[in-house]
Amino acid sequence: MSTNGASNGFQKQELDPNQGGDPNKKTYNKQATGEALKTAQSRSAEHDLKLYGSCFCPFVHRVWISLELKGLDYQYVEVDVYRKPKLLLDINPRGLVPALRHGDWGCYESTVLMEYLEDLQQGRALLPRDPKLRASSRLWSDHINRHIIPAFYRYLQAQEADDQVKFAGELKGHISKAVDAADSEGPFFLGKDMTFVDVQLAPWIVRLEKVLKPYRGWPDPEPGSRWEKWVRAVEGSEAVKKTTSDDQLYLDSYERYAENRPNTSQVREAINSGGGLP
Ligand SMILES: N[C@@H](CCC(=O)N[C@@H](CS)C(=O)NCC(=O)O)C(=O)O
Repeated sequence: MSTNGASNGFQKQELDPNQGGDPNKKTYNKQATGEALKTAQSRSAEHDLKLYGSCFCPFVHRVWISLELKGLDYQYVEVDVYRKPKLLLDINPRGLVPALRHGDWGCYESTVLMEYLEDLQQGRALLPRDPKLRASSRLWSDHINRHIIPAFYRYLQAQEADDQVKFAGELKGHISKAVDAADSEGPFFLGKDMTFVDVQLAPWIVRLEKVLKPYRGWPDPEPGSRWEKWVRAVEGSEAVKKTTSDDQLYLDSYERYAENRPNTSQVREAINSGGGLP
């Protein structure tokens, strides 16, 4: 009998490498669900500007939210990022999503892609006009990439209870610094509108609730706090809602991280080896 999930003799179920040959292990979704699926379907027509993405990926989610917030026309193309289709490798030899194709040009890296969309000067600007506020937005985006996101994965991948306590504390500390730097009234980072820094963090705000809460008991924001105001505003954004799948997709797609399973991803390897993001 095949070890690769051919159990009923009719249908051969191909397992993903992260499942370690065990069909009972959850793996990543290969198609969005819920509101995100509706958006993906409505953005499936051929277009010059293409976002190659994977539905569970928070780095893709950033670029997707940016496109929606800006109100640009684009095509969303779902790719199975761990099987590295040629159309992805042609743009990004590292085989990571998100990747963007615009005409015959392509590029990758979520923050770079958000800057590229900004530089097109079409639709709503997400970076403020004032050079000092622009610099500050980039500084806090760097904080998110360099500190908050690695801490999120360190905590999620930690298997020992004392490591989990330690990494939860680190993550809270890094989030607190961003909250202290935010406009005091909010609800967003720079005030009443959702801008660049909010979009950079939004996918992980969604995943604190949908992944860290069920897998690690991440607490709800303290009622009445500035952090609660920020979280609720991000979660309530139409662009975030339209690009977010149903809860089950995140539960399934992140089980491999929560179990720190081998062959999960380049993110897992980078975090386990003590480095930054890939
Ligand atoms: N620094 C990259 C990180 C992108 C990234 O790690 N994407 C993951 C999916 S969430 C990926 O493509 N993984 C493929 C792999 O591990 O081989 C960015 O900001 O775009």
